[in-house]
Amino acid sequence: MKKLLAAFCLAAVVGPALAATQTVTLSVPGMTCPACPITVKKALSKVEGVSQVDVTLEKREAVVTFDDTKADIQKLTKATKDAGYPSSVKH
Ligand SMILES: [Cu+2]
Repeated sequence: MKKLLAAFCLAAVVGPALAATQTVTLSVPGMTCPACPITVKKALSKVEGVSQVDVTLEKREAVVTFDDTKADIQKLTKATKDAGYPSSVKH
């Protein structure tokens, strides 16, 4: 049982590295009230390959972690735009 758990943990560590996980910060200037981040988060979470979304209303930004074999920045910005919040990559 312990051996199985160790193998699982190892897979969890190695897995994301092989899947080319990327994190990008999107600027979402259209967010104005506490309900906005919920909509933006929902839209981004629906994009295939997205594993984590952290939206901050104060900073007007969304930090998105995604598998770049399934998703790309264009898909992410399109998702927020379709939800009513155009976004761009923050440099
Ligand atoms: Cu709002």
